[in-house]
Amino acid sequence: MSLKVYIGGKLYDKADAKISVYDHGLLYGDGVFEGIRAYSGRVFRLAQHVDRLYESAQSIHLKIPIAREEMARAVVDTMAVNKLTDAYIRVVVTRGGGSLGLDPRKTTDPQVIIITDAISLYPAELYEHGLKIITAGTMRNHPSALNPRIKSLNYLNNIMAKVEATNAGCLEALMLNHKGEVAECTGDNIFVVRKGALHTPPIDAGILEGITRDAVLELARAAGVPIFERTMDRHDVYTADECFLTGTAAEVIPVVECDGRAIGTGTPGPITTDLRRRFHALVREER
Ligand code: PXG
Repeated sequence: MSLKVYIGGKLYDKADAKISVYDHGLLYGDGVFEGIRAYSGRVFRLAQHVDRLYESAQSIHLKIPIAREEMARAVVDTMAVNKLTDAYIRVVVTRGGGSLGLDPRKTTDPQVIIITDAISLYPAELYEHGLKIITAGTMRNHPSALNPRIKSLNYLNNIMAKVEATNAGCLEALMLNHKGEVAECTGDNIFVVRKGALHTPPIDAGILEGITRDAVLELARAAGVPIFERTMDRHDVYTADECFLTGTAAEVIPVVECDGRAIGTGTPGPITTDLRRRFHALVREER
């Protein structure tokens, strides 16, 4: 059976799931999205993802044509139709089709798209041995230009940094903000461990407020690990005892090298490993 894709309240076979080439989502990257995971038939923190989607839309002056409750239901129903229990869910809302020209008022029909598919994690050995990352020369979008808190369809900023990572033989790149401070990676938030405490850049460093980031902060708090949301520079990463990334797709993944410097012992550290274990338990237990 072919996967079904939700578009505007209807389900289409994957091959027939299409929208107009006049859609401003395609023409200008004008729209918003979410990447969500389901574990054992339960969608992890669906309400938070739906809230972030509607906040992104509000910020770009886009009115999503359905209510939050209907969106949440559509996500769960689409997963059920596809008989998926462990899935990656992509929710996309485009500005809709219209005439050429930037003006969003020239569009009429925002498209709500829900794709539920199999998940693709980083290779398993990287969770064991850790990632090597580089710092990208491409800086993270200036919050006054396009705020990184908006999960917009315009991901070229991150893609440019991802290309740098790939060219350097890495799978992720660290992005700095316009002040040269540590912001986040192209699709993941970053944490370091120093002297038993957890440090991560604050939201006003110009980052996406990751839902995995929030969950890991909660887990660390519950485990009694001190937390510092504070401005960080690359020195903090190079000299950390441990480093890891968080994201819906990546979950919690250790980083063992940045710009050629081994971090800590150059192997995944104990606090990283413990938080990874706690995160796995959480996604399977939380209702
Ligand atoms: N920062 C950025 C820039 C992201 O795009 C995260 C942090 C982590 O946020 P969550 O809420 O997922 O913990 C993201 C989200 C992909 C992909 O295909 C990556 C994300 C989302 C969807 C797809 O690599 N990262």
